[in-house]
Amino acid sequence: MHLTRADFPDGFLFGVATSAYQIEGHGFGGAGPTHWDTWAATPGNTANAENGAVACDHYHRLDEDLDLIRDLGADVYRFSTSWARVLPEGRGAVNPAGLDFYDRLVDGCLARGIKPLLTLYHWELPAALSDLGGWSNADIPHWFADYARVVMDRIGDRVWSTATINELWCVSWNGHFLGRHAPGMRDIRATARAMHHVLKAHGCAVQALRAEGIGNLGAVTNLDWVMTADDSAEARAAAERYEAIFNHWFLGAMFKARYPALVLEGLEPHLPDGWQDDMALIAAPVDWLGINYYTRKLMASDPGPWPAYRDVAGPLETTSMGWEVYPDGLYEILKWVAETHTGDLPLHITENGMSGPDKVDQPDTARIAYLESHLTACRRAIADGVPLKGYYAWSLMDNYEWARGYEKRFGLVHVDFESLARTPKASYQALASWWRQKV
Ligand code: IFM
Repeated sequence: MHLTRADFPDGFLFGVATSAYQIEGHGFGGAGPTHWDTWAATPGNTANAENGAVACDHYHRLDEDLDLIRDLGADVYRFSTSWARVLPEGRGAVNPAGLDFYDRLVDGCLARGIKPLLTLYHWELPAALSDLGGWSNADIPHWFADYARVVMDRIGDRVWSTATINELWCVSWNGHFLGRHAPGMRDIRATARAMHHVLKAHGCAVQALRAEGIGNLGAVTNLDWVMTADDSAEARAAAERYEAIFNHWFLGAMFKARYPALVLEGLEPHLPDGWQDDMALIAAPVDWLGINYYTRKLMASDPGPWPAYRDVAGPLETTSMGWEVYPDGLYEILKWVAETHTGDLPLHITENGMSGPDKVDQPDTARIAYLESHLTACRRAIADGVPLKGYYAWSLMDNYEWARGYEKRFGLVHVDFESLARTPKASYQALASWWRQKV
């Protein structure tokens, strides 16, 4: 890899990201069931009916994994806490063993000179809250703020930074409109409510944590660079609708206190009464924005009902997820977000990486090229004035890729899901060769 730390501004942070359900293993240590356990247990929902019960068994291999992060030369480790591990019923009684685990994780990072970057919610909702309607229940913003307080009362004095909710689109649209993630619904009223409540939960948690004097709070969105599949006016309109749902809904709410008209066209009749009164809370200032970027989307119009778009396969090289490799989209997204929504607010790439058909004994050269081209896109954006402060690769190690199971390998470290042995890949070595050279 032809990059060095000197190619980035002083103090620029490099790191890796993971999430609780994708690596920890679940259903032991006092943790309660989650809606991902129930959804994965429903025949046909996940590849090979796989779930996160064992995953990478990170819960029992914490020190080995933190050593891997240290030896990579990472400055930051982005991890998430599992709501159901901390509060098995989602509310009420705390599971002390769960908080102890995260306490050890944070201390283990600090002892190794790694900054712990916490995400409070990365998709595994306690099943008890799912029974009550989950993200479509109007009380969930308050349940989430209470949970955030419980976590931060224990580790808030030592985490370097805290994000609220990972990828709000996935929590709301993917889980309630497309039905591709837990809870696997296809219901427009539940979608509209989840789209609003997930943002209100973000706002309530920011408000609750600020009241406790906690700083360095951020939000994490997944953004696609959206292009049209052809030059027609219909394709342009379809791309605008997709972009409004995927990008503008969340950024517009958090940074401009408004929802885009193109989405209200479909969702407004189903939003909870008085939603307008929540917009100031949702737009409460954050200290940074995290962007998860993987690919671009090529959109065409669709004859079907609203939102009447479809994405079209493009001509570029794809990863094993079928996602086109398009580093220019990362540059464009960074420029666009800073110019239109965030201005001088620090930005971080909180996820970026690729899945490949990796074998433990073969170098993952495609991943090295992917990472290098996307880091180069970051450099271009920085040179053009974008206040980008950090880049965290997805992911430390191969893990549970949700509905796609264990076949889709995103890791810098190979995991043998039989023996659970970890083997650093060539991409890990390529990053370590310059990340370890602290300037
Ligand atoms: O694995 C996921 C992660 O949980 C959220 N962002 C995208 C990744 C790759 O699909």
